[in-house]
Amino acid sequence: MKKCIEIIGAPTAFGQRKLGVNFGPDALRYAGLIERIENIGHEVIDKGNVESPAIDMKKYKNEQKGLRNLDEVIKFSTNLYEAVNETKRKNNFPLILGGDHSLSIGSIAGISKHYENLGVIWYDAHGDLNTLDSSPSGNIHGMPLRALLGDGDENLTNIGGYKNKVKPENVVLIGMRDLDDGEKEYIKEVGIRTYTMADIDKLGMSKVISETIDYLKDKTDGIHLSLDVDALDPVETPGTGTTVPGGVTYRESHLAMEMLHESNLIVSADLVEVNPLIDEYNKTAHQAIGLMGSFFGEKLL
Ligand code: Z70
Ligand code: MN
Ligand code: MN
Ligand code: MN
Repeated sequence: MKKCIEIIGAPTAFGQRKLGVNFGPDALRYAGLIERIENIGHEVIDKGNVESPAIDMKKYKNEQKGLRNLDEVIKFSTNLYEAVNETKRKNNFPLILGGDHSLSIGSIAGISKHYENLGVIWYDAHGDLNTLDSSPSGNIHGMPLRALLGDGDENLTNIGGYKNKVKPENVVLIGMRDLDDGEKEYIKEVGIRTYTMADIDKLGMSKVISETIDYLKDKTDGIHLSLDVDALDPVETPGTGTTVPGGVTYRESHLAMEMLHESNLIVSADLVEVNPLIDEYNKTAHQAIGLMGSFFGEKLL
């Protein structure tokens, strides 16, 4: 089925400390993302990049107490929320290009408004379920999913003018291998469906995705994919700020994307943490584009 996909560039680096992830959207465009999706037969509208507060390098590089770059993250999230909300109002498919993962606070705020029970698949090495208290870093890219679930700084939990964008029973974590202690406790406390790397090894990606779809399909009215490229093994996607060895392979990820496409349940996606400044010739953007091919229904034969 032909879709109208709106590309929304989210050039933020405020959720962590490595400059360059703000160039992720353009790295993906330069590597040919739009042509790749158009060639499948979809219509693509590139909305360009969302406006971002300026980066004050002195402040950015220095140690900061509390939530790093909070004001900038709030402003950016609000701008992104508005852009994504507009795309959903037109009934188009938002594909948000990051940018660090803090952007999901704004993107999912713009999406969940349009659903009673949005499902979220968080494909990542990390849970991004910290609050300031449990965070080892103060980096907001380690907190977006928790903010969407309703916990954390009120400015972040209330982007878009409402709270609790996602319910814990509508979330599935895939690729987990670097969870902080507080995140592990939280996952058990509220019972979030989680597939660690050990689970993926044991079950195989095919079973992981078919279980995920079965788990979400009846209780949700749309599913958002939040794809952090650090879910993949650093051999495949080296250009990202917090690599963790032992990740998902490129081929397993293709399978996951193909199965999600076939499910016909996905209504929006984030593609985040592509950092071309710490990459090998933009490899990570190219790998991510390959995955987007499968995600939007490219056929091998
Ligand atoms: C760690 C923290 C993180 C993404 C790294 C890392 C979080 N748990 N998130 N890369 N996308 O600082 O909270
Ligand atoms: Mn992440
Ligand atoms: Mn909702
Ligand atoms: Mn991550």
